[in-house]
Amino acid sequence: MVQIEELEQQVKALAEEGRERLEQAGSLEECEAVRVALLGRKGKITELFQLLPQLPPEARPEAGKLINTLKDQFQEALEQRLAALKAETIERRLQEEAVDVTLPGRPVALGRLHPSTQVLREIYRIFSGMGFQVFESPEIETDEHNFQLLNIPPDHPARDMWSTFYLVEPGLLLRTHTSPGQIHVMRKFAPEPIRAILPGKCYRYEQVTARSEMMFHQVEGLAIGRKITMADLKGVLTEFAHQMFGEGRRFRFRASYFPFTEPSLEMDMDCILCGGRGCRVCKHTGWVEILGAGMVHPQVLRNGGYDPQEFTGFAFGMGPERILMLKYNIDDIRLFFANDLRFLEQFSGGPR
Ligand code: FA5
Repeated sequence: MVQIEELEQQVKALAEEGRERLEQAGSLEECEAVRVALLGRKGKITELFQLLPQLPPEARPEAGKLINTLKDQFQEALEQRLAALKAETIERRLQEEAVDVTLPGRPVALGRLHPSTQVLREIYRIFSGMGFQVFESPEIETDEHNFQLLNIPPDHPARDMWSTFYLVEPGLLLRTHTSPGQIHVMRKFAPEPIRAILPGKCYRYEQVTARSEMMFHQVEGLAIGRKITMADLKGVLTEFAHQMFGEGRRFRFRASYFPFTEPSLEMDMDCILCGGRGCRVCKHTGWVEILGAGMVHPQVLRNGGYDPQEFTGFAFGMGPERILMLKYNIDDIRLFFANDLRFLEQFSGGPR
């Protein structure tokens, strides 16, 4: 038999224990642990109810009341503690995550023009000063424009120099050079005189090396008129090179071959690295090639709609990335399209 006095003692002790443990509970999880210890299936308050049958029958209603009051009071205390803890958490987060509106803002990083775009714009500036207009022509070309109308029939060995990517649709390809643009411009303006440059991307299916990419830019130049000679070509290119590289450099013209120009030439500049004494970059010649050029072949003039008895013209094609490499002593062309900001950000001088 358990006596009511004994039960009262236990109720008192548990009331004290519950209060103390709730006060010490510092988190929602700790409160839950206290709840389980007292009110869980095997909790201390729950177990008190099991004592009831051991009390004298007349004491049981009184005892039941005592335990129920204990339970209610504990539950109320628990709820209060939980509410206090939640309020504390919100208060702490508000303080910790407060935004200091007086702090200075973070600077927004501004993008810049890609070095290829910068040099292209420099090229446009120089040639527009000499009366050349800028035209665009398609990157996807027909075999006819890229090759045949430029005197490169299907079995011509020069095709080996310009292997490219072909589209699924027969007869279409990614242009290997900007020269097909010559035909487009001539057909648009014939029989008027022309002074135009044609910039854009070109593609070649070839081994990617430090000097050669699969995708690169070219700028084509074309001038057609009644008395245009090789002297005009040399004059225009020399003026361009002086403006692009500075007056101090030396240039030379060397005979070359392109199926669409006759005669053809290549222009070299003294090697910027060794000053012309000879080094690995210039293959110990002291010179580096900067572009290909020549007098427009009579057949190409005819293909463009001009009478070669009446008209002559010159054309040239240069690679802006190669020009940048020479100007800034960059030893690997792949850097231009690898998208490494450490490289690209060095060209900060240009417009944003
Ligand atoms: C041509 O593409 C001729 N169409 C140029 C031309 C135009 C000649 C008009 C006569 C009249 P070539 O294959 O040499 O020629 O290329 C010209 C320039 O493009 C090169 O001097 C070089 O600067 C650039 N270039 C060519 N291949 C690559 C490549 N794989 N990667 C980067 N630049 C290249």
